[in-house]
Amino acid sequence: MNYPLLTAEEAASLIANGETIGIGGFSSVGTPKAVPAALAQRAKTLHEAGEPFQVGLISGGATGNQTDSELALAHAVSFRTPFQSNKDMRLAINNEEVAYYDVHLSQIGQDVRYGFLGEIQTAIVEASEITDDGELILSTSVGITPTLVKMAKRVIIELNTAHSGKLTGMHDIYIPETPPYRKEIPIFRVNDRAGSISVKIDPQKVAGVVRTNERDHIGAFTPLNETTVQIGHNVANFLLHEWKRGAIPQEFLPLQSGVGNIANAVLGALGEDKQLPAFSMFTEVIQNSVIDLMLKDRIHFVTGSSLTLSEDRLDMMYGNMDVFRERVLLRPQEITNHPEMIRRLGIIAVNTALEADIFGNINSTHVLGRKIMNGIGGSADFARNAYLSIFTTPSTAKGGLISSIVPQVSHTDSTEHDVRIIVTEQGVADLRGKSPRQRAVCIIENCAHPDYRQLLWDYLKLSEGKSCHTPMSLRNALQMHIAFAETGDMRNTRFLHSEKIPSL
Ligand code: 0RQ
Repeated sequence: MNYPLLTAEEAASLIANGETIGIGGFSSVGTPKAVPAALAQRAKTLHEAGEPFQVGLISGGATGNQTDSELALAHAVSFRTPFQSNKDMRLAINNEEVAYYDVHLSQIGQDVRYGFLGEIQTAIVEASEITDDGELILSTSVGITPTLVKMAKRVIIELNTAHSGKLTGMHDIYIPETPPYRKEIPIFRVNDRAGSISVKIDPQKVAGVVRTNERDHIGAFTPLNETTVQIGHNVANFLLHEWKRGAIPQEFLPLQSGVGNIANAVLGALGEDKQLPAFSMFTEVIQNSVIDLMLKDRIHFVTGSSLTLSEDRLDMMYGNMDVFRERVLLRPQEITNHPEMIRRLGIIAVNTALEADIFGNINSTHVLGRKIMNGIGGSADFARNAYLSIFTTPSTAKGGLISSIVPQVSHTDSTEHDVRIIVTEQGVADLRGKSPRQRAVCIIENCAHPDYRQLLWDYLKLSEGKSCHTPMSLRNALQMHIAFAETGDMRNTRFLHSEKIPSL
């Protein structure tokens, strides 16, 4: 190999205070491990010596613990974008120690290429293979790694031998041209290939290669419970009904499924329901349940930006490459989440909300409007452009102290204009073709928990007889949140007299 071999510490020492760093990988996998950990250590040592050291971090999505946890704990991050799902980084953001730019995942790659986020001095990326003439075979994800490699001034490569040879041929690397020269993306079926199996890199930019041999570590899923199983059944029954009445074509449509425990449970239920035909997936994150369903022939083909799999599922995949090699494609998130693709292919998108309001607006990111959970991720890329956009949520959170159905969301990620269906364990609200008041009735009747239905009816009554298109009360819209903040239980909500509506 013609590239300098470095230790992680030597590679980390190349990075200067104040740099913007691009971190390869996506959804906690295929991301560099040794160099970010060494960088965190370097930051701690410098801080102990009284020297400043902080960097800005741009990634595709969530990274591993070595980046989002260790660097946050070392107080080494000044800026973070576009997504995280790590408790230490979350805390640093919510303490306003880290400035967080939460942005649609389909856009971050092109934002970097357009220069919107300034210059990237160093990219640290993981690859499973590298050739002397500058071809990188990535590992378990793609994310925005091809863009980072193209745009960064210098690139540090972690060559992870834990995957060597296994993933070659499974990537489809394509970067759209910059407007006004952009052409259509040549993907017309889920399994069409648009690009190459490797990422090209200018060998001159490779500052060094750090050898690693380490699998990804992803958090454990919460086991299924009655609520998540019921949400899954409700989604499956709804799709079955739509398919039988011809609102979904006979051959079915590709599915996107969001991240988290609920998304994993929903996908499991969809796959297990034998009345539904087997389907393909055009999604962002390939989670455990996809592997199980492919082995059962319930999913024909999947394309996503990461294999976010537990060790046993990755072993299962590597042990059955005859099943998986021709049926899995990893692409840049710019392609998996591209509005053009989602609209053209007719994706059925299923994402998770923290809370939904009675008009259909969705909050996926902020607890009580203030504290970030993860980020918008790809949820709105899909919701806005989907054939059918579904949001799921348990009807209550925190043991029933919080209603996930509220008069008004405390933060908006996907708007009522993009949300077609809301599903809780209570039932399904089909919002298509309905006015705001009709949507409110439908959501309260079908999705709200019985403990909160009367409160929500009471809220709706506040605007009875007052001329309005959307029956909201300025004075009471966030009363349920206020009741939780002040008493610890939304059931203690007392609505105030609604304000007068002036004729304007
Ligand atoms: O908190 O862990 O402290 O108990 O939120 O909730 O029910 O475990 O749900 O793991 O499916 O995550 C929206 C965060 C759901 C995720 C979100 C509390 C609840 C718990 C997690 P605890 P659950 P999940 C494309 C799709 C945005 C990105 C996205 C997400 C914790 O799905 O990040 O969709 N989505 N990407 O107790 C206060 C409420 C609450 C609440 C739940 N109303 N108020 N707390 N919680 N509801 C793919 C990608 O972008 C990668």
